[in-house]
Amino acid sequence: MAALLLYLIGARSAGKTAVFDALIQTPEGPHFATKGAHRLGTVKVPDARLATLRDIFQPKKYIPAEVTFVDVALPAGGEGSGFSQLNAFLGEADAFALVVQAFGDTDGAGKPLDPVGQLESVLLDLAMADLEKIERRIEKIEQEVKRGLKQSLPELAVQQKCKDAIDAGRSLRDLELTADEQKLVASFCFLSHKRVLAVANVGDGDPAGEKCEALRAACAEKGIDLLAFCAPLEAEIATLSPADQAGFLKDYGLTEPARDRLIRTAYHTLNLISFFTVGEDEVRAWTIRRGDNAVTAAGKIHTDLARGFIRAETVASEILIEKKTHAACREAGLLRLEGKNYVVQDGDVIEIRANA
Ligand SMILES: Nc1nc2c(ncn2[C@@H]2O[C@H](COP(=O)(O)OP(=O)(O)OP(=O)(O)O)[C@@H](O)[C@H]2O)c(=O)[nH]1
Ligand SMILES: [Mg+2]
Repeated sequence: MAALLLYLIGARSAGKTAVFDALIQTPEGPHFATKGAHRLGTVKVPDARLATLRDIFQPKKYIPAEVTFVDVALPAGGEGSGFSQLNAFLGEADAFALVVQAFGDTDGAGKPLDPVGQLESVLLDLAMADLEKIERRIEKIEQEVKRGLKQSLPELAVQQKCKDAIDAGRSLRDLELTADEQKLVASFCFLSHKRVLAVANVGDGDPAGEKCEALRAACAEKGIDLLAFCAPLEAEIATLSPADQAGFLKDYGLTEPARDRLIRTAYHTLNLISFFTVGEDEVRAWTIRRGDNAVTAAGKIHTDLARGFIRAETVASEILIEKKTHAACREAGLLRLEGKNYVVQDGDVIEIRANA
């Protein structure tokens, strides 16, 4: 299954690359690939429940979920972020992590530091990149209509609705579109429609980000999840052995590495949960949306399992971890047989019964 794609965007010199380094650094060194000037790093989603299930089942294969971070290289020169030039590339993102500079006194352009202003200007750049696309498209459809071609009229209405929202200073993220409306504009991969979380890159004098009050308030008002960490400090901590990391984090009043916090925040922002499959062959995590039912979950594993779905044998991982085997869970009456409409819960261990 493709990893969750989280693109790091932000103003110039906000610390995107420093944050990326903190996320992909390991005691064995950094792991990343490149795509043009951009850098891509894939990490495993930490999950203590899955690790315990591995210890119990001792499978041949252990497959945690994955997240790919992308360190976006902004086009050189020009005003603003240059997102229009990166439209196709950014369009592939599942979500954006918007890095905001919260260290030092001046920003990358030499102006007094203004984290809230920086956040807002990057969000505006996303919307402006969309607006360019929308206006071009509206013009094209209007020309078609003049020539008597009316097949794009339903799409025109949706494009206009999006344009009106942006013109009114609203985010496409907050625009209610029906499933049909969404389908009509899906191929445009609007950047300001994607979920966003914010990362305050704070100085090492404030590693927990206690001085980010204004940014915190602005994010809360916009419904954007925010986390704060000091990227260079976290990159240094990530080079240490796990045992040393714990002590170091504690010294700075932190409980978890930045990578783990960011991944958890991304799951929250995107409304994602994990369910697990276990056995001798593999212990594996699968990512679905909160609210997805058992058939959708089955379809993640294989389309055949969704098509021939009969039932999902389900037990919460906490219970399986306590009882150790499915047989013990069954004996205690804790292994449930769930039907198609069962809403899968975070941490469920599921075995799909399906017709071949
Ligand atoms: N003091 C301090 N400096 C930082 C921090 N994070 C980044 N920097 C410095 O700020 C500068 C810009 O950081 P980058 O990570 O390159 O920023 P960027 O957003 O990737 O920049 P571009 O890709 O050029 O747009 C570098 O000189 C970093 O060393 C931080 O938390 N504290
Ligand atoms: Mg960079």
